[in-house]
Amino acid sequence: MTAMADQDSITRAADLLARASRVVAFTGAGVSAESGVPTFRGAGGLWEGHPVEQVATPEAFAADPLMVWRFYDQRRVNLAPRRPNPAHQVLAGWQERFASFVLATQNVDSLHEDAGSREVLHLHGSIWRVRCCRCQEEREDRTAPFPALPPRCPCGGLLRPAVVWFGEALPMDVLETAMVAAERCEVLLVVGTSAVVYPAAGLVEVAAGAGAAVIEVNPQASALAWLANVALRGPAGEMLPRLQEALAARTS
Ligand code: BV8
Ligand code: ZN
Repeated sequence: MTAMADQDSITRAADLLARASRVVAFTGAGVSAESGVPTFRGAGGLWEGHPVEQVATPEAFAADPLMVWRFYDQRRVNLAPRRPNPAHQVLAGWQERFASFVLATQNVDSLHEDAGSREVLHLHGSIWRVRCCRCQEEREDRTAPFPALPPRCPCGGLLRPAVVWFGEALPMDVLETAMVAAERCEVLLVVGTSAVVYPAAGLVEVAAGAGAAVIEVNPQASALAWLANVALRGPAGEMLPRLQEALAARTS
């Protein structure tokens, strides 16, 4: 992508946002990449030689809770020092700029909240929350690393990460809120996702189907790039600040 071409895309994206009052941002692992968090499919998507799609499942946890907890404990240790990057910061700033701004993420990290985003819709749960398999109590727990794996609840039950595994239903209230916002928005930003995981990726189809303009921010074309009106083909940590700059120039 030449510099001119992507300045033209930035201008077109800014025009769309300048006219919008209802905006949805839908993010994936790519928005955290510049914070040093490996993406799923970028890192070869393997854990101890197993594809992530086979580790992040209830079956894997039932068969080998220790192996699955080694995967999550390692990710929590890696995540603990990570800080939001400019992409998270621009998105956090936009919740004040638009009459309605809804942020739905597939990510289980807390970098959007750390950047100041509020009411983040976590479609796939949070790696910083644990749930007891026996008493179902769920709470925030930032211990990294855990002194012993697998961690146990005070009731003696086995704790699991409060994330949505493959084959598990998403939290219906969160998904419903995100789908209603996608249906109503004028612009949907799709940031840093390969858009292959459903039902989350369905947000893009719902928004486009309801007539929203779709702006994709991703160095690569996602599986739903064909639905994008504008594509900002670069890292979100660079593209979103440039988009914010172009937007601010229109309303100053
Ligand atoms: C469900 C939490 C039904 C865990 C995740 C067979 C059996 C069962 C289900 C299925 C099946 N076949 C298909 C399905 C459906 C399945 C699915 O979609 N599978 C895919 C793989 C085909 N979905 C499910 O299982 C869902 N549940 O269907 O349940 C049901 C219904 C009712 C009742 C019971 C059951 C649950 C899916 C949720 C899985 N959990 N995460 C954890 O994190 O450990 S998904 C996981 O993938 C992460 O959340 C991740 O976010 C998500 C998507 O990945 P991406 O975020 O897009 O990351 P990726 O690496 O792929 O891409 C990164 C992108 O960033 C790239 O495009 C790259 O170019 C870009 N990028 C890189 N650098 C940058 C950048 N962009 C911008 N800037 C940069 N600097
Ligand atoms: Zn318990």
